[in-house]
Amino acid sequence: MAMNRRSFIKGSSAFAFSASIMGCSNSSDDDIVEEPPVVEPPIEVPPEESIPDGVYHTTCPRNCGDRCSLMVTTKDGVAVSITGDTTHPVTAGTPCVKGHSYLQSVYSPDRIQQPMKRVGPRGPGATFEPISWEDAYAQIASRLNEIINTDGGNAIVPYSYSGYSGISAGTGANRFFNRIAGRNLQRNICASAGYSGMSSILGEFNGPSPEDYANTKCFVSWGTNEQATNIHHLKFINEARDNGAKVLVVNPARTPLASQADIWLQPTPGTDATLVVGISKIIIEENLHDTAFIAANTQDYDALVARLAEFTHEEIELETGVSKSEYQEFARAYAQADCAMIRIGYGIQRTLNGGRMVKAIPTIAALTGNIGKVGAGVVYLNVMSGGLFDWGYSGASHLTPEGAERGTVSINEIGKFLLPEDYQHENGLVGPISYGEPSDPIKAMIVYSSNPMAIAPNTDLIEKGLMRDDLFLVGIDLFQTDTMDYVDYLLPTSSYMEQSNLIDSYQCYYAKHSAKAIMQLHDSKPDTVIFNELAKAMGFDDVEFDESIDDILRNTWKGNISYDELLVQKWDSPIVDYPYRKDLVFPTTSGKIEFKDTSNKYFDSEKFNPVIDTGTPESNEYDDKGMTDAEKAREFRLLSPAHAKLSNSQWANVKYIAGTFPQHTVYVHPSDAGAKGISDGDEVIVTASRYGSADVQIQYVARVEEMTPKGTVFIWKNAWKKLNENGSNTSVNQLTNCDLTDMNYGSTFHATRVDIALA
Ligand SMILES: Nc1nc2c(c(=O)[nH]1)N[C@H]1C(S)=C(S)[C@@H](COP(=O)(O)OP(=O)(O)OC[C@H]3O[C@@H](n4cnc5c(=O)[nH]c(N)nc54)[C@H](O)[C@@H]3O)O[C@H]1N2
Ligand SMILES: Nc1nc2c(c(=O)[nH]1)N[C@H]1C(S)=C(S)[C@@H](COP(=O)(O)OP(=O)(O)OC[C@H]3O[C@@H](n4cnc5c(=O)[nH]c(N)nc54)[C@H](O)[C@@H]3O)O[C@H]1N2
Ligand code: SF4
Ligand SMILES: [Mo]
Repeated sequence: MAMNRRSFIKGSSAFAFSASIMGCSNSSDDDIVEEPPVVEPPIEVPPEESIPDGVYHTTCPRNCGDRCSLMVTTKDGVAVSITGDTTHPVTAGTPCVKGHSYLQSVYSPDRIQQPMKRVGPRGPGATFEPISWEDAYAQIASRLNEIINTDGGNAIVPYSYSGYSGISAGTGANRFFNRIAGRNLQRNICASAGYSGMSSILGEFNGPSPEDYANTKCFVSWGTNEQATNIHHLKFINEARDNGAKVLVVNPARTPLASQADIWLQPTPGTDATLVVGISKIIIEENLHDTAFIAANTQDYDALVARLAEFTHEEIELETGVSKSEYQEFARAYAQADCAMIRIGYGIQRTLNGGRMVKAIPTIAALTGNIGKVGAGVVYLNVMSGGLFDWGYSGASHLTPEGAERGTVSINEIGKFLLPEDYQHENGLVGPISYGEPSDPIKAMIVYSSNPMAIAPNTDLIEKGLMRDDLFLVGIDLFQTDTMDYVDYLLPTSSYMEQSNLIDSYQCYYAKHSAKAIMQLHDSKPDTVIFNELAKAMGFDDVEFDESIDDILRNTWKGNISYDELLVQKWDSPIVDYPYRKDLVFPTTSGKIEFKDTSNKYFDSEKFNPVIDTGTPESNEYDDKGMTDAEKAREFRLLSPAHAKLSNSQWANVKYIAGTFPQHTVYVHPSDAGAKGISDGDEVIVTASRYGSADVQIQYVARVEEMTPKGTVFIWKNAWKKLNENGSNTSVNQLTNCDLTDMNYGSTFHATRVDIALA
């Protein structure tokens, strides 16, 4: 491709900045000139459509509750720098490493540059040839219409999650699937068991904002890893610490915060509910509880006391691997603080008893009155900022034809739904499944904003489904990910900087505007535009498919300020009483904190103990969704949580990020390594069990380190298979299973059991 001078300058300036932000300060101008241009082919920006150079307020749309305000500076129509907005209280001038390296992602030479049609076999190494948008739409529309005519819209399923968030991300797709009456996708891969667990005791899962952490005298990080997943929270935690707060961590893995904590409890994964029993017993035994608060604001305290009496400290120590003296010290620090704040993460609940563990934790806040006051509370996730958007308007569910029957599939079980004959029960149901509905065959799937071959549980099963000859697959992404190798049509989407958006945060109390800072690169289009145009190619003439992204945003906004004011102010906040729940009226049936839940809203109280259920992943046989005997027989638990340099599978392919951390490494405790004859750097085989089929084995490099307790191994989540340095085309989710949590059909990545041996 010939390069004109203008594109060369654009490319080199973008690269020059990227090099400097990553600390490559020894790069001379000569080095930069030798680099291939970052933007290729050159972008021809028609002057009338160009965006004036300037500094634009954008909002990071990745799956991250920090939801940074990022200032993008453009020159000659090219984004040349990105910095955190100094005026935003949470961002405070600094994005994370991913935010810093956005330009490498946006201007990556690996971006899909035009629509493509697959010409060879599906799977790794698939080849594609360019096709025009017009032809791609016509061919996709014709095939989808054929399927709708023979099998109905219910045979077509969206597969999407959190690649891109906000109103401009999902509106086009939601309207499209409503219009064709497609199968519903229950998107419960991330945090759903915790919603139910929290709601079971508190009636809700919302809580104080991260900014309130700064006011606490005792911060508890329970089953989360702020250094990786909420780096901006550390600022508020450190502020509290500077003012004398203690920091307590409960995590089987040694997170950076655990290493710096005043007290770090390291339970065996899946035993946190038992640990809560231990801490609660100490609080009551040592008279550290707040009797007035309990009497006024809780229900069924007697049932709690009776339940706690069923356990001895010896049993608790044995089950959790935490000594009584350790959790005693924790109980005292927590209960004696003037105010204490618990942040519960999402990692903890991705296991078969995840909902029950989360349900147990707020017990200690209720016992000590650490709720409803400054610097106190229990927070899991905050959805209040989403209340500033009119989701009904954006989704336009009225587009669904009357009487259309739409089933539901769980995102966690998509492999089973793609292969119904392999998972057919005698009664005609596919299973084990989430919703107990008969499964009409899935004939087509459109994958966007997700990379299931890297991020979903049991990817080998999904791959088997994707290889089905009769399955029509369309993919929309910026990059040719592991998943995109399977699609029939591959459509290039635009990056977040190339479109405007409205985004809420699931932790902070801010809903933000994100400006379009640069023109669309290559021949890409934002998802909403793609779905609107595809709808028209299908023959739908509804006005909703004519609405531009900017109009959609304007019409969806229902904040406290006007949309025009928002464009100036950049963000708005929901009105939330402070301190959170200061009225001490809880959205439970009784209006109080309910130690015992028999509402049967969140779980089956016949199966689980309605006070605190201490079942572990191993002991859970709820609805046949528990571990198989083969799994239980495996020696090690496997955790696979988030790494600071990736956002799920994103950034795995970004220059300066790829290859700079141990993506394909398994961490093994020194005593386990000793017993297995494994030394640091050895090649090892990790083996997991599959339902009804052969075991799965993956080769990793061992790192012998005290990252986890003995008996638990650890692999960072969501590297790409095709980027595995050892060329084996493997990744961690080949080992995980697609069983569901005890509550609300969640994913159970951390219930995985494995064996490990020298290769
Ligand atoms: N850098 C980065 N940031 C991210 C993401 C990313 O991939 N990378 N992903 C985003 C997404 S989608 C989400 S949902 C959030 C996740 O945010 P977090 O919940 O903070 O993250 P995870 O890393 O999934 O898990 C957190 C912790 O749970 C611990 N854990 C696992 N099992 C147990 C247990 O039984 N008990 C206890 N006490 N702890 C346990 C793990 O050791 C891990 O340290 O982060 C978001 N932010
Ligand atoms: N082993 C293990 N696996 C896990 C987890 C775990 O703890 N352990 N955590 C799970 C959790 S919590 C989550 S939330 C999921 C996340 O799973 P996903 O939401 O699938 O994660 P991402 O990697 O962010 O994927 C998104 C894809 O969207 C693409 N994308 C980005 N922007 C756009 C856009 O504008 N349009 C389109 N069409 N595509 C875009 C990206 O290039 C990327 O390929 O992963 C889960 N996977
Ligand atoms: S991934 Fe999170 S911390 Fe990083 S820039 Fe985006 S919102 Fe900020
Ligand atoms: Mo997530």
